[in-house]
Amino acid sequence: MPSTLLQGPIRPLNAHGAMTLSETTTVDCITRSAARPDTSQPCSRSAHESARYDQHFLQAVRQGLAGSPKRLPCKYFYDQRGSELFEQICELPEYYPMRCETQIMQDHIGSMVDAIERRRRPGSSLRLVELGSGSSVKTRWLLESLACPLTYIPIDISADHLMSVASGLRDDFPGCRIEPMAADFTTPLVLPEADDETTSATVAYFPGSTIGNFQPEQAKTLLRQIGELIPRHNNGMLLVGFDLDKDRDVLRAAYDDSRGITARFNLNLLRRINLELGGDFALSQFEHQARYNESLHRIEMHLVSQVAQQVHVGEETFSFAAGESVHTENSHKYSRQRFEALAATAGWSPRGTWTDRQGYFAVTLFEL
Ligand code: AVI
Repeated sequence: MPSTLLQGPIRPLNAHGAMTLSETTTVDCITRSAARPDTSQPCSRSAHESARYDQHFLQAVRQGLAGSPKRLPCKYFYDQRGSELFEQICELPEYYPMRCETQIMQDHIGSMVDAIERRRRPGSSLRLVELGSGSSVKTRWLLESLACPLTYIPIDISADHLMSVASGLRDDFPGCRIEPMAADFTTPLVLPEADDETTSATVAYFPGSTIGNFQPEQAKTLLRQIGELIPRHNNGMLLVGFDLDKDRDVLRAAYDDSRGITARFNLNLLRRINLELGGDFALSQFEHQARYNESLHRIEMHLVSQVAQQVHVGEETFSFAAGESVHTENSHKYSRQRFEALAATAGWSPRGTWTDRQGYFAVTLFEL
């Protein structure tokens, strides 16, 4: 088990799970975390400031706004309000990923489970490990269909939510062992041992297209790290959801919806800086933009300053030119071939792919 790779502080909040990035890499995005005051850090400026502010959040904001182009890490979208807005996004007619992935699970659970069961020794146990499990919503189809003996290991940093979800699952799936792990799954972890450790199989489950919020290089590192989570003598599999590249208008609408929910979600990051880091962003002076970057196959979310202005965060001042953007999120879109090539560099070989009826989203089973 490596001791480095994707490490970092994360404090995810709710139903959607979370993951983190390396503090030593430059990639800026992660999902669903909520910063709380972190008083364990040494004082860099004043005892007062250290006690009040989450130092990781503060440092990320300072660095991101001082750079050119300006950036803010998307992992900070997910405070309570941001998580609620994300849930609303998932219900929007324009935002297809959640609906499409759900449809895939409903339509193809039989063949997905067959593909997994074929790779399992008869009678041996199977561990299903969900990375950033949140409310384990899509996992229920798998738990209903996979054969026993089955152990489900939901991994999420939000311990309280994890425990309450686990207790509901124990009631609903009495034949299944539920072993929640409150942890940041991007840091080195050791899975609980299976009773038949040498013959059992392990499936890592990573739904939701969260992989797309990482730069391809980081996604590769994460995929490699997921492989290292699985003991060498196990049959290792990965079931992962990713968003397929598609018509740019469909993509733009998904990230710039007509009700303006995604705009509020994006702007909530500035609101959060105001609330938690003593910022004075005037939200009305920034506009949400979703840009499709064709050469990098990604939707970029930006907050564009409408005027030349100065903004304060704590004791620091940041200048914005009129039209200057803060880049807040990347959401990478893949073809099957590009995603399989990426996974191959991390040692994973594709064994089956399922898509929704429109061909917008894919779930692929990989094997080590
Ligand atoms: C969490 N993640 C997969 C979402 C996405 O589609 O990239 C986050 C999101 N950003 C704007 N809308 C949704």
